[in-house]
Amino acid sequence: MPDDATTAIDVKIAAPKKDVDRTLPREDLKLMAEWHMLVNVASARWLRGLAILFLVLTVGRSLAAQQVTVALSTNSPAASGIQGGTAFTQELAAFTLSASGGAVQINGITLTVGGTGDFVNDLDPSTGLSVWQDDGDGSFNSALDTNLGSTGGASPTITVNFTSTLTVPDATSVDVWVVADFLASAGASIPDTYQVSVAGIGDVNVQAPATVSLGTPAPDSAQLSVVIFFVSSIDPASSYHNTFFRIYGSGFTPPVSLSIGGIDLGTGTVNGANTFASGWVIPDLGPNDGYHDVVVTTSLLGPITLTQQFYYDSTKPGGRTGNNGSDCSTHESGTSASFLVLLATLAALFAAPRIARRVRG
Ligand SMILES: [Ca+2]
Repeated sequence: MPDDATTAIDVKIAAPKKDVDRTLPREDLKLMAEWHMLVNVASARWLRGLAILFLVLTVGRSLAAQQVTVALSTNSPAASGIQGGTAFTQELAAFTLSASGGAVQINGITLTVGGTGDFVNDLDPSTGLSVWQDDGDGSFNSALDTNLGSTGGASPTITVNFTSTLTVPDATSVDVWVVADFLASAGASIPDTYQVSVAGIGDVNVQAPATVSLGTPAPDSAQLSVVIFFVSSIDPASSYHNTFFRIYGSGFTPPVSLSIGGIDLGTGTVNGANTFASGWVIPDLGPNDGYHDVVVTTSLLGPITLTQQFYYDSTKPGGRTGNNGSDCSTHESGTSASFLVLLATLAALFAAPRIARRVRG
């Protein structure tokens, strides 16, 4: 059958159901056209009936086959940590929508939220959660990708209605990004976690007659951890080597390691609230007194150079000059170190005359 003739009949069939038929596979349209022509030309009643039956079956099969499959995209972010304390925008997930049996139109998506974070109060009230169509480069960029819709935070589900219909052409896939606008209040010393998923087939608002299925990997994002990190004080701020050292603040996700003046002091101990870390000893920082950088490395954020610097002071008790001044440190560990040095010195002084007598005797 010539293409022109087929096209003409396609249009005729499509007329009553314009929206649906335009999306059907070309092969199905052609088949329908042929059955339709047979209906028109068949002289025998039984042949006409048979043609009508096959026409109906073909239409039914095509309509039933339209489907969109939702899966986690290979571009979806891995689990990660981010420093809160100021408002920020972060992509939470990328989902791949794949159409089969014809193009599929999608009007919106409902996301089920997860994690310990507060999706109601930690997100911007108007643009808390947005869905964007990726431009095909596999990374989120608000200047290149297309915003499909936004809404404020909510829980336990957030529905984003698209401002214009997203069409996924037959036998193709598109990625959509789920992007969160976090407020400065998001996060905590023990990190808050945020996660989104498409929990069921009813959560994709697809135009009939297409259906939805959940693919593999399941459309569940990894967790984003938001931590409020700061160091309120270092203790002591100034001292000599062999003094115990600790830090106070927030967000010390273990393991926490530390360096002073570029010398690695190893891993310390963190309290349950992640607000206090200790167990380090000031190293010998050389002959020159002065300020040295303190770098704290947490499991979530990596190395951070503190605004507070440590002042190495060799004139303090037990310092390089051996000065036994009257500094009664409030740091028990520093005092202990000095006390041990004093005991050792006294013991040596006490033992020296006796050893000398024995040698002479
Ligand atoms: Ca992109």
